[in-house]
Amino acid sequence: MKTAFLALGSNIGDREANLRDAVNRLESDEIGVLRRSSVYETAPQELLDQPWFLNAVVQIETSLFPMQLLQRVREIERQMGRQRVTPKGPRNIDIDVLFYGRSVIATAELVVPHPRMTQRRFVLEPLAEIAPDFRHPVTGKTASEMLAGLEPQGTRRLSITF
Ligand code: PH2
Ligand code: MG
Ligand code: MG
Repeated sequence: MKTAFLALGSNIGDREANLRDAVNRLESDEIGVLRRSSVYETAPQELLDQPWFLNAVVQIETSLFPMQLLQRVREIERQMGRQRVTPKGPRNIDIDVLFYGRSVIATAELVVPHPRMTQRRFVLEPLAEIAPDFRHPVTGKTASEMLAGLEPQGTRRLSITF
């Protein structure tokens, strides 16, 4: 069994229900959800002209290998009707693999640790909530340390669980 962290995001439809639906679909014989962060409401980053997101991070344990895990999260996105219209644009559900144990993977299909997470409060805030001392396998920085260096980006923690 490996521990992995996944980032969830939604900015179309019933965002909270979408996060809950995704985490319920993750739970399976091969994936156990160990911890869930709070839900965060976050201003869109990178592609700015789109609705605000709800974001969260979950820690899982899994018997799947990295590519199998990627296929599983893609399948869940597809089952939930995700349309890939605009890159970085609006989506009812996005599930990204942040870390897979302490593995460093760089293939055409999958890059882990997730390359943009170190700049994104919408990932680091929920990550630091559930795993403040988890170290990035390349930089050696903990989630809290990565967060400390970042400017405000329009994020607030909601008092809802999912
Ligand atoms: N995802 C993106 C681009 N921008 N902004 C926020 N706040 N949350 C996201 O999940 C997000 C984003 C592409 O994956
Ligand atoms: Mg994403
Ligand atoms: Mg994605």
